[in-house]
Amino acid sequence: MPKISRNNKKRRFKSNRERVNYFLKLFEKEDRVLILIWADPDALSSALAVKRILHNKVEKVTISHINEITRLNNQVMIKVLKIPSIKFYPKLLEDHNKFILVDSQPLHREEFKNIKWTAVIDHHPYTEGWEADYVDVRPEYGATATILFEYLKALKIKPTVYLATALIYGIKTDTDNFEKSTQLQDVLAFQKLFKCMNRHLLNKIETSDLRRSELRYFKTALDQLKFQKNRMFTYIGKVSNTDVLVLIADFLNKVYETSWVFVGGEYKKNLIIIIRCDGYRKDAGKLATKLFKSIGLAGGHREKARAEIPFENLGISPEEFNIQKFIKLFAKYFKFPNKKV
Ligand SMILES: [Mn+2]
Repeated sequence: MPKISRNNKKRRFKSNRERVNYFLKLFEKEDRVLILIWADPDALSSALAVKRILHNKVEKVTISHINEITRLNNQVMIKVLKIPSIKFYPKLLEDHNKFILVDSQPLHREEFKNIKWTAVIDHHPYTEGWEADYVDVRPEYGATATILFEYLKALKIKPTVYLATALIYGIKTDTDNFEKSTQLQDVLAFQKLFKCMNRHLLNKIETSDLRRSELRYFKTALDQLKFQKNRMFTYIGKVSNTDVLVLIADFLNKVYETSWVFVGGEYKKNLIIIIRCDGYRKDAGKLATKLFKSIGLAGGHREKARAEIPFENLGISPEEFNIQKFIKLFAKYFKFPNKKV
């Protein structure tokens, strides 16, 4: 059962149809609706679905993202699926009279806090201390896209190829291709949408990980690669975005004879560390937290972790930092033999 928040005054809906009808009654013909998102595939696809649902029911619907969209897959998604999202600027709040938040909650971001929300539709754990005329928060769902699929279904709206492909990509991304614990609803939505989507478009989005200009980072990564028993270390230096470090770590993690991968890079005066391991009697998240939480941001799961440490906190300038110094950061955890690394 979807969780009904107190914001709906404990309103219970007997069906998705009833719920969606209630949602639609909040809007009038002359409304100018702004859908705000922190853009990722789930949020972008959900926003596109809301726009479709409100199409012809209100005067206009605008989708706006508050974050900078740097990830290439997401840029390609917006381009090939023609998602009309614009970068947020404060005047948008004056130009619209109703506001919808999808795939997030008002307290998640500073920019969302002071807006009078008409509707909030999300799948993150429910947070207290905010209000909206309509709330649909279902933490048990793998993706907000799944919730929006149910809205479309209840309204008997057949999604276009673009919308279906977007929703599929949203669900795949947020459930890690169904590797995270997944609800039956996510699988059902996927199954239905699969018939309407275009797999070539999806493939184009999913394989667009890397810009040509970023290939040089792979060269540096391989040139700088150092082994310590079954551990791999590489330090790439300054990078134009941190996604490329993740791609390099995932690539090195494919090497059979290693059980740990550590990739470092410099981004905006921070040392970014991406960690991968096989998870067998190992815990990358614990390692990251233990070593770096006191000097920066650190966290993750058994197999994947990440840390971001201001170089200032390391007492060293980015220019002086190198692969040897990078490896030394882990000496405490692994108790390296005393010889030179
Ligand atoms: Mn999501």
